[in-house]
Amino acid sequence: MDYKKSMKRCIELAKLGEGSVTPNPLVGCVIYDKDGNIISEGYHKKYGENHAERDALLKLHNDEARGGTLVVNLEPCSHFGKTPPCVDLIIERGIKKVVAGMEDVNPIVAGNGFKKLKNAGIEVVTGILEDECKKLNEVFIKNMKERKTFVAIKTASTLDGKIATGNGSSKWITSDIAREEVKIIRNRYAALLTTSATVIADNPSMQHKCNIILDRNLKTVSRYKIYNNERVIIFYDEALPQPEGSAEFIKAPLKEGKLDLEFVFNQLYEMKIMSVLIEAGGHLNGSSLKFADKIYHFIAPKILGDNSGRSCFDYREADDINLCDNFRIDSIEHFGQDILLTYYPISKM
Ligand code: AOF
Ligand code: ZN
Repeated sequence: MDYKKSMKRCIELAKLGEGSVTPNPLVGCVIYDKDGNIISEGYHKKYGENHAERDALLKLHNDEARGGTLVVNLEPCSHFGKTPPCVDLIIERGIKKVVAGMEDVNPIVAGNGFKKLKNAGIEVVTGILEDECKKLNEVFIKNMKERKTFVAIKTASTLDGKIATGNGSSKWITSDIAREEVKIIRNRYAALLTTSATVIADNPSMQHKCNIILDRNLKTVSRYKIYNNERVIIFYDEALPQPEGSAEFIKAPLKEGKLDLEFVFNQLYEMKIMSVLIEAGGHLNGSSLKFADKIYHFIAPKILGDNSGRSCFDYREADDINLCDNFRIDSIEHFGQDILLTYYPISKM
């Protein structure tokens, strides 16, 4: 049996739950019978619904999986939560071997699932494609380990790192096909975050189930397209009076004359918004960098050359090359003529 191949399939299945399972992890599961034939697949589809293992096992008759192998990207759970423990069902159905990608970082599971399986005489193999499994659930891991919201930034620039000309004109640096990918990326996050400056300059629709606007002086108004979305949250200067309107308004303190980002991100975690994708201009990108866990950077094969043009990370006057912030490039993908670089701050690795 090719464990890596089945784990890849688990990851693929798990991704079908993107956008629907937060704050839970993405989990997929493949079941083999005692002769090594795949007899079932499943995944965690929606928060509060069956876990991947249960989804896959319940598609089978009582005895069908007896003597078989269950492959799953995360340690099976051992607790009573929204559903009963997966390990109990695995034991009950007579599975002989469990192959997992990683131990669960949820402290109420953390090793207990494996322990219970082993105590029941089930062979446990773990750590298969562990890095891929951890990447799949990087949001869940940060939430559980640090009790913080995962922060990602998406930007699109020219080859010379510009997102707009000096006078602010910026529409569509990248091609249609790159913009299709942006929709897929957005779906991975519980909310999108932008600024009043971007809303006013570009009037983007930024379709999403949760849109957050940093609007210190309450300059945006409901006629902007972004307000047509399901849920709109506005952070504004705590010194201003509470405004009226259908959006959720949240007061925030200022830091150096701007809304305090640390407060904002902490507040999002309190609100159970477990991940956020920032799509804004160079200033917010720059000041968010120290909170960022991941960056999606599209680059179009264009040079603007405008030395008053706006940089995609605009946050300081650095006159010493040693001041660079360092990143690790995780992947390079092509979208038509454009590329997408995905990178992580090195300090976070
Ligand atoms: C999932 N899906 O497929 C697996 C999970 O809130 P509950 O009761 O659904 O429990 C969520 C916890 O269960 C989660 O934090 C993780 O530790 C464990 N495993 N969760 O949502 C799954 N296998
Ligand atoms: Zn479970």
